[in-house]
Amino acid sequence: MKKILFLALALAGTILSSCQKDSDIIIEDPKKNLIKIADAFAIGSAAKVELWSGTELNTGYQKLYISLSDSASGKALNRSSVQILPIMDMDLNGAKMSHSAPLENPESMDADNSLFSCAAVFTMPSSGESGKWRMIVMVKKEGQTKYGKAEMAIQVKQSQPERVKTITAADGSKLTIAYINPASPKVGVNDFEIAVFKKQDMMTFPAEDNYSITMTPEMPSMGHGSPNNVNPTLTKNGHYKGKVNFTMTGDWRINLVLNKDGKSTTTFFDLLF
Ligand SMILES: [Cu+2]
Repeated sequence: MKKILFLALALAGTILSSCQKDSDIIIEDPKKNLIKIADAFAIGSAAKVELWSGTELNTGYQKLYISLSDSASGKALNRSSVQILPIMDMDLNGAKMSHSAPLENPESMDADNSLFSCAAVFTMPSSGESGKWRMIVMVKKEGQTKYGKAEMAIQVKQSQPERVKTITAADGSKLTIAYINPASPKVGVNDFEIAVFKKQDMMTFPAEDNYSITMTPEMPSMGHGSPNNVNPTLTKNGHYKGKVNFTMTGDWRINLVLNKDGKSTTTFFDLLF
């Protein structure tokens, strides 16, 4: 009898420990490949806010991730309404002004693997006292009626080559055009993606869905282009996707013509690989 009990316990022990091992393997830290940019408490909603990203912050389209925890218990908050607002405070020889930038809020109240994903298009780099970025994150936990506000200072570096263009369109509107893909260009056909936003005022940059875009890659140093490109077309929220074909490594310029209401606006992005 004792022997059977012992065997049963040993068996149960084996099952328990093997289960634990399995869960160790399955659960992967969702922040494993991310960098913590900043954190702050959301005043008024008793939440700690952490801002994460795949890279240090650079000018251009920057994917961001927010993780929330209860500031009392430390427990992760996986269901909350989250909104971001990047703000740059500028001081140009005593003349002070602030502006925001194009942004994409989390699409759902539910965190994906404990992270709320969002994005900002940083239109200029941080520069000492004359240009300082901060990120405001508004949090409303499930059951709360008001948003709490977290604010954190962030540093934004100049992307090299430039990954964002602010241009005046043919109809007079100010556009922000962000290069998204290919992030790591290779010889051959690459997925191509840009996002287009319109400046409504200093704080509001809605997605621009009404352009038809022509894309022509060229190698300026050699005077040739490439075949088999596919013009980017609207997917959603101002994002346009197509295909770009690089026939060799080197310096490429991607020429873009944005067409709307019979008027054309041109811009380009350079890359070297
Ligand atoms: Cu600025």
